Amino acid sequence: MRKPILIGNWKMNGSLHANQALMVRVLPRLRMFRKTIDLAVCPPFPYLFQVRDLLGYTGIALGAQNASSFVSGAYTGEVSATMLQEMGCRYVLVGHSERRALFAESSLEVAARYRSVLAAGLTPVLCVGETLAERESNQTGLVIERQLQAVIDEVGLAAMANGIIAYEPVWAIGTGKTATPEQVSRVHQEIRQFIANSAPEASDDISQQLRVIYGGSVKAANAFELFSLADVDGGLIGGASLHADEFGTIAGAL
Ligand code: G2H
Repeated sequence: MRKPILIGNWKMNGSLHANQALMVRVLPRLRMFRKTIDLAVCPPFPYLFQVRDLLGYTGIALGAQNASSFVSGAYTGEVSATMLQEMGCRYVLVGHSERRALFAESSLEVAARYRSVLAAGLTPVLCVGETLAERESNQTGLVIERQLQAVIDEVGLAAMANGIIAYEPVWAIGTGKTATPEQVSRVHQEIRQFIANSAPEASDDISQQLRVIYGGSVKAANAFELFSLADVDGGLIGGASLHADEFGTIAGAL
């Protein structure tokens, strides 16, 4: 039985004041769910310390939005996974489509970052998904398989068992468009099947253990339908995680 997980991705939003106000409002709404689902928030790097303190002993975990593939050294602007581990992070997003599209992170680069997150003892949340053009040209399966394969090649399938995969169709991110339940179901099943087929001798356990969550314009109004799908183990929530009522209702849908 896979424990559902809900992760808030604040993206490049927030301020010391706004973070405090959000946490004061959202934490009481989340507390009641912490036994039945895993919960995490991923603020921008400069606020990790602040949010770690605000989370305190609530049982809600801290996450980061990216990590370097390097451990330390002359890599201006990068933040290593070991630094994130030291800051109290438990989860790290890897390969978010905004990183892939806007900051030219290739699947190889994403795989290297995934490896460094694992090496620091943190849980990587690998984001995969297709663009609208790729969906319309029937490339969805192929694109996602390539994104997964790059990580399998880098760390091996067994090392992915404790990670999380987030399916985020690029065309549904921050656009208000949500994939239909049929579209989400199909891709989630395909991801699990691809993992199962990747190493038939050992992978059935891995494919059943692996959590596959959905992200892309999830909000209170569509969360119940999306989270009722058999292969959806939770959500990666962007815009709606910045609103206490919305995020609380979404948690209640899991
Ligand atoms: C997808 C998602 C969170 P939003 O990027 O990662 O954002 O919910 O705003 O579409």
